[in-house]
Amino acid sequence: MNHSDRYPSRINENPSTLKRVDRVVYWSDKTKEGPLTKDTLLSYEKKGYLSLRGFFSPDEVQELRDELTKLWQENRGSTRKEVISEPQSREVRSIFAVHRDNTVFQNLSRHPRLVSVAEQILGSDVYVHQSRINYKHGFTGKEFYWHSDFETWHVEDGMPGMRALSCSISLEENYHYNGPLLLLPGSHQTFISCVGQTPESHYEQSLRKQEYGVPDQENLKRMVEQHGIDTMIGPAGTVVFFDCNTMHGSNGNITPVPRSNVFMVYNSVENRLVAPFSGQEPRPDYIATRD
Ligand code: 6CS
Ligand code: FE
Repeated sequence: MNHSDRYPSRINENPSTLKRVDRVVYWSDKTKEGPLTKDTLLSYEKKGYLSLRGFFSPDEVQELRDELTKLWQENRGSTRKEVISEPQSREVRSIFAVHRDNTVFQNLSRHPRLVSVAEQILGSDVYVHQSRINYKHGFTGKEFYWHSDFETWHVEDGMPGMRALSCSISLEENYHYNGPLLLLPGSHQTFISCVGQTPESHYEQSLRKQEYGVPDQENLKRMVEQHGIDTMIGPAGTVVFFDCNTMHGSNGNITPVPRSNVFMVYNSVENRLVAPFSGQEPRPDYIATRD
Protein backbone atom coordinates (compact mmCIF):
# COMPACT_ATOMS: atom_id res chain seq x y z
CA MET A 1 0.00 0.00 0.00
CA ASN A 2 1.55 3.26 -1.00
CA HIS A 3 1.30 5.80 1.78
CA SER A 4 0.49 9.29 0.49
CA ASP A 5 3.46 11.55 1.09
CA ARG A 6 2.06 14.40 3.17
CA TYR A 7 5.49 15.98 3.59
CA PRO A 8 7.30 15.74 0.25
CA SER A 9 10.97 16.78 0.45
CA ARG A 10 14.12 16.43 -1.66
CA ILE A 11 11.92 16.22 -4.74
CA ASN A 12 11.80 19.76 -6.18
CA GLU A 13 14.71 21.93 -7.16
CA ASN A 14 13.24 24.84 -5.20
CA PRO A 15 12.67 24.83 -1.44
CA SER A 16 9.17 25.40 -0.07
CA THR A 17 7.37 25.33 3.26
CA LEU A 18 4.28 23.39 4.26
CA LYS A 19 2.00 23.89 7.24
CA ARG A 20 2.17 20.97 9.68
CA VAL A 21 -0.99 18.84 9.37
CA ASP A 22 -0.30 16.58 12.38
CA ARG A 23 -1.06 17.32 16.01
CA VAL A 24 1.81 18.12 18.40
CA VAL A 25 0.25 16.82 21.62
CA TYR A 26 -2.04 13.86 20.94
CA TRP A 27 -4.64 14.72 23.58
CA SER A 28 -6.25 11.48 24.81
CA ASP A 29 -7.04 9.62 28.05
CA LYS A 30 -3.28 8.95 28.31
CA THR A 31 -2.75 12.72 28.32
CA LYS A 32 -4.83 13.12 31.45
CA GLU A 33 -3.00 10.33 33.33
CA GLY A 34 0.55 11.44 32.47
CA PRO A 35 3.10 13.24 34.70
CA LEU A 36 2.99 16.63 32.93
CA THR A 37 0.42 19.28 33.84
CA LYS A 38 -1.95 20.69 31.21
CA ASP A 39 -0.05 24.00 31.23
CA THR A 40 3.24 22.21 30.61
CA LEU A 41 1.67 20.28 27.71
CA LEU A 42 0.25 23.51 26.27
CA SER A 43 3.71 25.09 26.46
CA TYR A 44 5.22 22.06 24.66
CA GLU A 45 2.47 22.30 22.03
CA LYS A 46 3.26 25.99 21.46
CA LYS A 47 7.08 25.84 21.52
CA GLY A 48 7.74 22.30 20.26
CA TYR A 49 10.04 21.53 23.18
CA LEU A 50 10.23 21.32 26.95
CA SER A 51 13.33 21.54 29.20
CA LEU A 52 13.12 19.85 32.61
CA ARG A 53 16.04 20.48 34.97
CA GLY A 54 16.84 17.92 37.66
CA PHE A 55 14.99 15.23 35.73
CA PHE A 56 17.78 12.77 36.67
CA SER A 57 19.62 12.93 40.01
CA PRO A 58 23.41 13.39 40.26
CA ASP A 59 23.75 9.67 41.13
CA GLU A 60 21.70 8.62 38.08
CA VAL A 61 23.78 10.96 35.91
CA GLN A 62 27.06 9.61 37.33
CA GLU A 63 26.09 6.03 36.42
CA LEU A 64 25.25 7.14 32.86
CA ARG A 65 28.42 9.24 32.57
CA ASP A 66 30.61 6.31 33.75
CA GLU A 67 28.97 4.05 31.13
CA LEU A 68 29.38 6.72 28.45
CA THR A 69 33.11 6.99 29.24
CA LYS A 70 33.49 3.18 29.22
CA LEU A 71 31.80 3.01 25.79
CA TRP A 72 34.06 5.76 24.48
CA GLN A 73 37.21 3.96 25.64
CA GLU A 74 35.96 0.65 24.18
CA ASN A 75 34.99 2.20 20.85
CA ARG A 76 37.85 4.61 20.11
CA GLY A 77 39.10 3.74 16.61
CA SER A 78 36.34 1.16 16.30
CA THR A 79 35.16 0.31 12.78
CA ARG A 80 31.74 -0.82 14.08
CA LYS A 81 29.07 0.84 11.87
CA GLU A 82 27.25 2.13 14.98
CA VAL A 83 30.34 4.21 15.85
CA ILE A 84 30.47 7.50 13.92
CA SER A 85 33.69 9.54 13.91
CA GLU A 86 33.99 13.30 13.47
CA PRO A 87 34.29 14.54 9.85
CA GLN A 88 38.00 15.42 9.98
CA SER A 89 39.34 13.14 12.69
CA ARG A 90 39.05 9.67 14.23
CA GLU A 91 37.46 11.22 17.32
CA VAL A 92 34.21 9.43 18.27
CA ARG A 93 31.30 11.74 17.36
CA SER A 94 28.34 9.44 18.08
CA ILE A 95 27.49 5.86 19.00
CA PHE A 96 24.11 4.66 17.75
CA ALA A 97 21.75 1.92 19.05
CA VAL A 98 22.97 2.13 22.65
CA HIS A 99 19.43 1.21 23.77
CA ARG A 100 19.89 -2.10 21.91
CA ASP A 101 23.53 -2.93 22.65
CA ASN A 102 24.15 -1.64 26.19
CA THR A 103 22.32 -2.67 29.38
CA VAL A 104 22.63 0.68 31.19
CA PHE A 105 21.27 2.61 28.20
CA GLN A 106 18.67 -0.07 27.50
CA ASN A 107 17.36 0.48 31.03
CA LEU A 108 17.46 4.23 30.41
CA SER A 109 15.37 3.84 27.23
CA ARG A 110 12.77 2.01 29.33
CA HIS A 111 12.94 4.43 32.28
CA PRO A 112 9.31 4.92 33.41
CA ARG A 113 9.76 8.68 33.91
CA LEU A 114 10.96 9.11 30.30
CA VAL A 115 8.48 6.70 28.69
CA SER A 116 5.50 8.14 30.60
CA VAL A 117 6.22 11.66 29.26
CA ALA A 118 6.62 10.34 25.70
CA GLU A 119 3.37 8.32 25.95
CA GLN A 120 1.52 11.30 27.41
CA ILE A 121 2.60 13.64 24.59
CA LEU A 122 2.24 11.08 21.79
CA GLY A 123 -1.04 9.74 23.20
CA SER A 124 -0.19 6.08 22.63
CA ASP A 125 2.27 3.32 23.41
CA VAL A 126 5.72 4.16 22.07
CA TYR A 127 8.87 2.36 20.98
CA VAL A 128 12.47 3.49 20.51
CA HIS A 129 12.97 4.65 16.94
CA GLN A 130 16.63 5.59 17.47
CA SER A 131 19.13 6.13 20.27
CA ARG A 132 22.55 7.67 20.20
CA ILE A 133 25.25 9.23 22.34
CA ASN A 134 26.63 12.49 20.95
CA TYR A 135 29.95 13.05 22.68
CA LYS A 136 30.88 16.52 21.42
CA HIS A 137 34.26 16.28 23.10
CA GLY A 138 36.20 19.31 24.26
CA PHE A 139 38.27 21.00 21.52
CA THR A 140 37.24 18.48 18.82
CA GLY A 141 33.43 18.21 18.97
CA LYS A 142 32.09 19.50 15.64
CA GLU A 143 28.74 21.14 14.88
CA PHE A 144 25.40 19.63 13.91
CA TYR A 145 24.03 21.93 11.21
CA TRP A 146 20.38 23.12 11.34
CA HIS A 147 17.87 20.40 10.51
CA SER A 148 14.50 18.89 11.28
CA ASP A 149 14.92 15.28 12.38
CA PHE A 150 11.50 14.47 10.95
CA GLU A 151 12.59 15.54 7.43
CA THR A 152 15.27 12.84 7.51
CA TRP A 153 13.15 10.24 9.32
CA HIS A 154 10.30 10.80 6.82
CA VAL A 155 12.40 10.77 3.63
CA GLU A 156 15.05 8.22 4.58
CA ASP A 157 13.25 5.99 7.13
CA GLY A 158 9.63 6.22 5.96
CA MET A 159 8.19 7.80 9.10
CA PRO A 160 4.64 8.66 7.91
CA GLY A 161 3.65 11.50 10.24
CA MET A 162 4.84 13.83 12.98
CA ARG A 163 4.14 11.65 16.03
CA ALA A 164 7.61 11.19 17.49
CA LEU A 165 9.87 13.09 19.87
CA SER A 166 13.48 13.17 21.02
CA CYS A 167 14.72 13.26 24.61
CA SER A 168 18.15 14.86 24.94
CA ILE A 169 19.62 13.88 28.31
CA SER A 170 22.56 16.09 29.36
CA LEU A 171 25.36 14.13 31.04
CA GLU A 172 27.59 17.17 31.36
CA GLU A 173 26.77 20.78 32.17
CA ASN A 174 25.54 22.49 28.97
CA TYR A 175 26.87 26.04 29.01
CA HIS A 176 26.23 28.69 26.37
CA TYR A 177 29.80 28.10 25.16
CA ASN A 178 30.32 24.32 24.83
CA GLY A 179 27.95 23.59 21.93
CA PRO A 180 24.50 23.26 23.58
CA LEU A 181 21.39 22.29 21.63
CA LEU A 182 19.86 25.29 19.82
CA LEU A 183 16.10 25.13 19.12
CA LEU A 184 13.74 27.44 17.23
CA PRO A 185 10.61 27.68 19.42
CA GLY A 186 7.46 27.27 17.29
CA SER A 187 9.37 26.03 14.23
CA HIS A 188 7.74 22.59 14.58
CA GLN A 189 4.54 23.95 12.98
CA THR A 190 6.26 24.46 9.62
CA PHE A 191 7.80 21.76 7.44
CA ILE A 192 10.64 22.99 5.25
CA SER A 193 10.72 20.93 2.07
CA CYS A 194 14.38 20.62 1.11
CA VAL A 195 15.94 20.52 -2.34
CA GLY A 196 18.22 17.93 -3.84
CA GLN A 197 18.17 14.20 -4.29
CA THR A 198 19.11 11.86 -1.43
CA PRO A 199 22.44 10.19 -2.33
CA GLU A 200 22.60 6.38 -2.03
CA SER A 201 23.60 5.25 1.52
CA HIS A 202 23.45 8.91 2.51
CA TYR A 203 23.71 8.04 6.21
CA GLU A 204 27.34 6.92 5.79
CA GLN A 205 28.16 10.58 5.26
CA SER A 206 25.23 12.51 6.78
CA LEU A 207 25.79 11.28 10.34
CA ARG A 208 29.27 12.86 10.22
CA LYS A 209 28.21 16.06 8.46
CA GLN A 210 24.72 16.42 7.02
CA GLU A 211 24.54 18.15 3.61
CA TYR A 212 21.26 16.89 2.12
CA GLY A 213 17.91 17.43 3.79
CA VAL A 214 19.23 20.62 5.33
CA PRO A 215 16.95 23.65 5.09
CA ASP A 216 17.81 26.51 2.72
CA GLN A 217 19.24 29.69 4.20
CA GLU A 218 16.33 31.90 3.12
CA ASN A 219 13.74 29.80 4.97
CA LEU A 220 16.07 29.39 7.94
CA LYS A 221 16.61 33.16 8.13
CA ARG A 222 12.83 33.73 8.04
CA MET A 223 12.31 31.08 10.74
CA VAL A 224 14.91 32.60 13.05
CA GLU A 225 13.43 36.08 12.56
CA GLN A 226 9.98 34.71 13.38
CA HIS A 227 10.85 32.42 16.29
CA GLY A 228 14.23 33.41 17.68
CA ILE A 229 16.78 30.87 18.94
CA ASP A 230 16.60 29.23 22.37
CA THR A 231 19.82 27.80 23.83
CA MET A 232 19.36 24.70 25.96
CA ILE A 233 21.78 25.40 28.79
CA GLY A 234 21.43 23.59 32.09
CA PRO A 235 23.11 21.24 34.55
CA ALA A 236 23.80 17.57 33.88
CA GLY A 237 20.58 15.64 34.48
CA THR A 238 18.48 18.11 32.49
CA VAL A 239 16.22 16.49 29.89
CA VAL A 240 15.00 18.38 26.81
CA PHE A 241 12.01 16.80 25.08
CA PHE A 242 11.58 18.15 21.56
CA ASP A 243 9.15 17.42 18.74
CA CYS A 244 10.45 15.50 15.71
CA ASN A 245 9.99 18.59 13.51
CA THR A 246 11.45 21.27 15.77
CA MET A 247 14.29 22.94 13.87
CA HIS A 248 17.54 22.50 15.80
CA GLY A 249 21.30 22.34 15.57
CA SER A 250 24.37 22.90 17.71
CA ASN A 251 27.72 24.63 17.37
CA GLY A 252 31.15 23.09 17.57
CA ASN A 253 32.89 22.83 20.91
CA ILE A 254 36.29 24.54 21.02
CA THR A 255 36.27 24.71 24.82
CA PRO A 256 37.94 22.08 27.02
CA VAL A 257 34.50 21.21 28.48
CA PRO A 258 32.75 18.19 26.87
CA ARG A 259 29.02 18.47 26.05
CA SER A 260 28.00 14.82 26.07
CA ASN A 261 24.28 14.09 25.63
CA VAL A 262 22.41 10.86 25.13
CA PHE A 263 19.35 10.94 22.86
CA MET A 264 16.37 8.61 23.03
CA VAL A 265 13.85 8.97 20.19
CA TYR A 266 10.33 7.63 20.83
CA ASN A 267 7.88 7.00 17.99
CA SER A 268 4.18 6.26 18.43
CA VAL A 269 3.14 2.69 17.65
CA GLU A 270 0.48 4.37 15.48
CA ASN A 271 3.24 5.91 13.36
CA ARG A 272 5.33 2.88 12.41
CA LEU A 273 7.81 3.23 9.55
CA VAL A 274 6.72 2.42 6.01
CA ALA A 275 8.84 2.42 2.85
CA PRO A 276 11.14 5.48 2.76
CA PHE A 277 9.55 8.32 0.83
CA SER A 278 12.85 8.78 -1.00
CA GLY A 279 12.02 5.54 -2.80
CA GLN A 280 15.37 4.14 -1.65
CA GLU A 281 16.23 1.18 0.55
CA PRO A 282 15.46 1.68 4.27
CA ARG A 283 18.34 2.74 6.50
CA PRO A 284 19.82 0.00 8.73
CA ASP A 285 18.17 -0.99 12.00
CA TYR A 286 20.85 0.65 14.18
CA ILE A 287 19.65 4.04 12.88
CA ALA A 288 15.92 3.37 12.54
CA THR A 289 14.20 0.49 14.37
CA ARG A 290 11.93 -1.40 12.01
CA ASP A 291 11.13 -4.67 13.75
O1 6CS B 1 19.75 11.03 10.46
C1 6CS B 1 19.45 10.90 11.63
O2 6CS B 1 18.59 10.13 12.03
C2 6CS B 1 20.26 11.69 12.63
N1 6CS B 1 20.68 12.94 12.12
C3 6CS B 1 20.55 14.08 12.79
C4 6CS B 1 21.33 15.24 12.36
N2 6CS B 1 19.69 14.22 13.83
C5 6CS B 1 18.80 13.07 14.04
C6 6CS B 1 19.54 11.81 13.92
O3 6CS B 1 20.50 11.66 14.88
FE1 FE C 1 18.86 16.01 15.08
